[in-house]
Amino acid sequence: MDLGSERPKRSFWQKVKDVALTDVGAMVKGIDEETISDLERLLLQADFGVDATMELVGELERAAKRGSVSTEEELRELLAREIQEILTGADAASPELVTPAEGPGVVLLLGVNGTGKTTTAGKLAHRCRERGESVIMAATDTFRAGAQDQLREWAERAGAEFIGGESGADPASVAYDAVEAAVSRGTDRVLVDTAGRLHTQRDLLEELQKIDRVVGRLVDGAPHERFLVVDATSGQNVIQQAEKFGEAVDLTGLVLTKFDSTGSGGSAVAVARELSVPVRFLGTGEQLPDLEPFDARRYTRELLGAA
Ligand SMILES: Nc1nc2c(ncn2[C@@H]2O[C@H](COP(=O)(O)OP(=O)(O)OP(=O)(O)O)[C@@H](O)[C@H]2O)c(=O)[nH]1
Ligand SMILES: [Mg+2]
Repeated sequence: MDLGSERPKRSFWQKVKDVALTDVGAMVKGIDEETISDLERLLLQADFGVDATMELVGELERAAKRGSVSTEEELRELLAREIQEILTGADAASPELVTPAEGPGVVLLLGVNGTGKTTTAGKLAHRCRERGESVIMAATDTFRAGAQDQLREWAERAGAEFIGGESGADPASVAYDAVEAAVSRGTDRVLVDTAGRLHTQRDLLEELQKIDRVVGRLVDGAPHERFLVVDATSGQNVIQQAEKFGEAVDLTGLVLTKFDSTGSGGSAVAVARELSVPVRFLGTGEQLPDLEPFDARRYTRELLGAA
């Protein structure tokens, strides 16, 4: 995984070291107040968010008091362990996409406008096609002009089928049609792209709940994945957005997009901590192959730099 450039991994760890290890032996004596507030500031600037920052700094402080952190390596190991714990939460080994024993696997992509839902749908379709699965892509955004064509183009690029709706049509009915078609044709996967904006945000969330319900009536357990697509460059806003969507539907994972253009890597940690939902994929560009299954160990290694 390349977190975009060399900036995030090198500068982040470099800065942590500068703060925590400048005063030779600072760790041995225990971290002083100033060091703690500097570390806090650093983690917040790197988009870790308040809760994750407090948790990490608290752990460091306790470890320093116990005398279990006195070298650079020990500091790195402790941070890596704590960050990984936040990122993976309870289920460290989720499959790439949950696949039901019977019927199509249905994936719902949701999130505010412009985060990369449609692009991610295209990339996911590509991954599924590469594995030999048949895919239907459903364009439930009947509100924004151009949304239908945009998904149709991704479907063509990925070699997937496309099902859309007339302008102003009921989004849930488009999702219904797509899943119904998949059931009757024996299609392996349905990727449901949704709108990022409707008349109001309340409409949007209610619409998503409706899509969710309608799809569940056709196939047991569907949607099997509900991915919140968040833009990794949008910093602290990410958490607020995520909370609203998380209250509306039962999220199964996060897709963090635009990792290629973020200067800091902490947002993954912030959102995972806030929602207790694992990061499942990283978007690393604008092309079909630019999607990677999330690997917490590798992510942490890159963030903190190789030894
Ligand atoms: N660099 C980069 N750009 C991305 C990535 N994912 C999406 N984008 C870009 O982000 C912009 C918005 O992407 P869309 O897929 O249209 O976003 P959306 O969430 O479907 O937007 P709405 O349908 O308006 O809600 C496009 O210019 C994409 O090319 C990514 O991982 N990296
Ligand atoms: Mg879209």
